[in-house]
Amino acid sequence: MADLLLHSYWRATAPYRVRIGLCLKGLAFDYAPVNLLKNEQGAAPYRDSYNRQALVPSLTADGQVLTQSLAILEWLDETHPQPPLLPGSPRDRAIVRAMAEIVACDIHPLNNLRVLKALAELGHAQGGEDQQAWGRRWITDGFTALEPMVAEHGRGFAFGDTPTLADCALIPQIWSSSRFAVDMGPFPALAAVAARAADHPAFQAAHPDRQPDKPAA
Ligand SMILES: N[C@@H](CCC(=O)N[C@@H](CS)C(=O)NCC(=O)O)C(=O)O
Repeated sequence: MADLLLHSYWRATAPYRVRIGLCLKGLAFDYAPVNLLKNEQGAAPYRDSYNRQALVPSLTADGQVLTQSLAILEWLDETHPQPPLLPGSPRDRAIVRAMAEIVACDIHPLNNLRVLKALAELGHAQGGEDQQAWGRRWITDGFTALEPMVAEHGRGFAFGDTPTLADCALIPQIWSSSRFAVDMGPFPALAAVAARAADHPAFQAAHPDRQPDKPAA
């Protein structure tokens, strides 16, 4: 089995996706915290050695550094096929990837820390009502598209009755939505998936509250 090292931050959703994948595969990994609040992602040695974009996560597997959470998850699935994170048919894989990409490409980048910092530079205070409304807007847009997809294809999880790449992306995004006071009322299918995942040991182990760098209350 590969020697795995995950660079992560406890409440960052992109590494949370990878933690879910690792836990679903039953893979042990070492955890290297990168404190985003101290900008450790933007400083040496992390940026130079692990992620030239100055973002978490990175996964080092037998000395090879991988970045981009969805690419890492697909690599995991190819190198450790059981249990699969993608369904069997090309059509179904395209649907699952589309669900994951709604989160990873069209929701999360707009709410990422560096974007919120850039908004603050333009006068919209970090954590203020403008930023809250901004986050809510894009999360709500994405969830509005995801809700009918999950209602159609989900049977407990986002696609079918076992966790897929879509759940690896969706569950962290639902978790972080509370920071933007997103109303989950219009999204019963998404909320049902979150409730189902909350009972699953892999999702429990990957949860931010269980990470070693979560500050003591
Ligand atoms: N597309 C990237 C996104 C990575 C990303 O944006 N990570 C966030 C945490 S969730 C980060 O490191 N933010 C630090 C910053 O914005 O300075 C991936 O999926 O890995």
